[in-house]
Amino acid sequence: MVTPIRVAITGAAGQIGYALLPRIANGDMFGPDQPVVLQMLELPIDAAQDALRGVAMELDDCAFPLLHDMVLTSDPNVAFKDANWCLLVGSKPRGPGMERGDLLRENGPIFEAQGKAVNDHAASDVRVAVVGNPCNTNALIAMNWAKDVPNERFSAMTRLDQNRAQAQLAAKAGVHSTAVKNALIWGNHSATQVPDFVNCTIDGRSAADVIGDEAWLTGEFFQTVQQRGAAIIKARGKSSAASAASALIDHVRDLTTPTPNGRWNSVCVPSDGSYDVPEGLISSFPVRADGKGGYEIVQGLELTPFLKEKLAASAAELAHERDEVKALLPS
Ligand code: NAX
Repeated sequence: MVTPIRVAITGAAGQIGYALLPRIANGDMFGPDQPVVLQMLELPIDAAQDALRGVAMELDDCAFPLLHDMVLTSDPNVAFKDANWCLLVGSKPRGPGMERGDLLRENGPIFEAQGKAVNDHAASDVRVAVVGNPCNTNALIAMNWAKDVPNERFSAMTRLDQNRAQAQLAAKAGVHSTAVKNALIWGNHSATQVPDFVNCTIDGRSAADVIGDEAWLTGEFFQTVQQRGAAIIKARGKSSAASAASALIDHVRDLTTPTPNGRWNSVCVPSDGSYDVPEGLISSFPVRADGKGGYEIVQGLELTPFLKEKLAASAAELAHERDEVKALLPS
């Protein structure tokens, strides 16, 4: 039998976890021939552990052929033991009156502990994807505490934003979303994120040319993508979950399968200084994967002065977030 992949998921009983786990167990993330072991972490409180047991019962009841085993725990050291992928979905939500800086500092210790647990217990080939917000800086903290794990194994998710941008461009152009290629997000997964419309194509032509409405591209399109999360909350009363889970499936597949020629996907990875994003920050870039565990940041894309300015502002926000958590990083 093929050796199962061990996938650790934090916040497994949350909304995204509930939408994500059946899809991983169904083979959507690692393919139809790859068995998986789900190692699920939840908070050490009765309500969370009860909910986690309920989720595991439902997974049992699906009788997924690829689901080899499950681990239910409140201990990150157990959850990450021998894990090949760690999907860090759980995080402390923003409470009433909480500033972004407070949120960063509240989440810092969680991602410090999880970074250390990844370092000490995960498999030697471990890769980490952070979804829990503020995901870029949470990933930065975990990466810095996992001192024996190469930095390039850490990523954070802007694939949902990319998918949103793709859908908006397709709707505006009156085409199916598959006609839109190379939709791309730069910078931070926050309201400063930068949806690219010049390097993205619709039916093979620049999206900017096809749409031909610069005011819409730099106005409504930008704001719709940046504010889509808030719009979902307003409509549904809860934040995006099915689309976030689906985007995380895409994110992991983007990093584990070879990217077709001429294509890229948005992944938040440690900056090497490309596109003037300060080195070391975890920023969204166009990324190509080789399917063997490696990836590269696509070089040489042209940005308009408008997009350059927006990316500089988003990178400055990332630098500010790093400064806010400086005391939580190893010296
Ligand atoms: P939920 O509140 O439904 O679930 C989060 C779960 O995490 C809860 O069950 C909670 O008990 C658990 N948890 C909290 N702290 C934990 C810890 N230290 N260890 C283990 N488990 C812990 O949130 P959900 O809707 O599932 O969203 C999860 C995270 O994804 C949030 O931070 C959210 O902001 C973020 N998102 C990120 C997105 C992205 O594109 N990067 C988009 C969707 C989503 O908003």
